[in-house]
Amino acid sequence: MKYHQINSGLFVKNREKFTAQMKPKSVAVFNSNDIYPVSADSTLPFAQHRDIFYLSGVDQEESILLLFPDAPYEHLKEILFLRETNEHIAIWEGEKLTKERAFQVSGIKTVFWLQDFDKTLKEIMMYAEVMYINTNEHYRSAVETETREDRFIKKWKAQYPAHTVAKSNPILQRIRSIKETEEIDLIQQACNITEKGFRRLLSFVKPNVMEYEVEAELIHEFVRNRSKGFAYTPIIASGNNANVLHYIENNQQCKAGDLLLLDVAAEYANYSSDLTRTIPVSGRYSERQKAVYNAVLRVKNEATKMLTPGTLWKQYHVEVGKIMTSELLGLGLIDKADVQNENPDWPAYKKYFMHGTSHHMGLDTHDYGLLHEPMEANMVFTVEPGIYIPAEGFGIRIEDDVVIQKSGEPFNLMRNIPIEADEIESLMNA
Ligand SMILES: [Mn+2]
Repeated sequence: MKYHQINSGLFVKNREKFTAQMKPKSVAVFNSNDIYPVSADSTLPFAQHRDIFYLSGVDQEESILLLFPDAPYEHLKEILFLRETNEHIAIWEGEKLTKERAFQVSGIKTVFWLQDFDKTLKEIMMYAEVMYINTNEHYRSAVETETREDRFIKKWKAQYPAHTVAKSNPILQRIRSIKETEEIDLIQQACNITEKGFRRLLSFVKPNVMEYEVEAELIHEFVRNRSKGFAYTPIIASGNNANVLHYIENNQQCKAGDLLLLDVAAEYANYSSDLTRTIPVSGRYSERQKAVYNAVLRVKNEATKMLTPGTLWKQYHVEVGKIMTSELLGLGLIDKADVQNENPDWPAYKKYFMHGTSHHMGLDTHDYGLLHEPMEANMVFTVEPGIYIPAEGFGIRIEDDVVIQKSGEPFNLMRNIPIEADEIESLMNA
């Protein structure tokens, strides 16, 4: 791991929050992700499943976490199962968690090797009545792959058909959406690394630079600051590429006079950040570009103020839509007739702003959170309005990450990242 070790107290607290919501005599199991094959003996880099990481801090493949709070014996209440390591394995495969290290990382006292899993589970299932399975119920998930977790669930349910099944996901959605102070610090660190990358670009971007050269600058800055790299596939979109919302080719030349939309951010210790800035390739916005830019920025600032405890995500989007409508009227992009005749299911503003304004952010970039429940303090949201005008050859999005406070405006984790058009221009021309 490139990141500094996280205090195990965070994971102890996270497990307490999870087990507090489990039914009596129940057991929950969480699996690592697989290492995905490419072909021959090539593999993709390992990315840990966020749930087992959240509950244990274990950032290693083939790990299993088992929670059984009502166990008749203390040593069975929480157990980690890890790939066996020893000095010989360490020489071939590099450092893996020893039992002692696993305790330091997770705070879990009982650590077994993986080969003890089946017989330990068998003993536990004899005492338990309910099995919590961890299915992926994220509202944006679309998974074709059978994960290690999926395979385990199939096998577990087949082996123990007399047990009642319960869902881990709603518990995790709720507890993961409200961040501990330590987590907000980690997200802040990811944002700070993102800031370094963005500032580096302000002196790098010039007419004729390639989008992938911009990507290379960022990855260099991220990795040298202990990040594994991008928190999500970066969007580096000059000119009309910005109007392709998920443009990830990043292979075009940035032309003089064009805008460059950058939806790029670093991860740190598996925590995401999520930034968007739109900068002028030549170092100055045109008058029209600046007018649209400032309209997007006003929508962002007004939307941010609405992220307070009690706000409902759906209603919030309706309100943001009203603010955007008035800005688009001001820019002459839509007229009063468009608004009067609009389809309530697809209001007129959606022609220029067709995506959502905010999503939960945390261990996953589009993090867990039950969107039908009111917002609460210490939830982290993005705020990311945009205006996309293919006919004028540019698209603008501005995005920050903020923490909802008990009262007042949210705390902006990206408060130090240049956002005002004038500041961006002066830094690009320094
Ligand atoms: Mn986002």
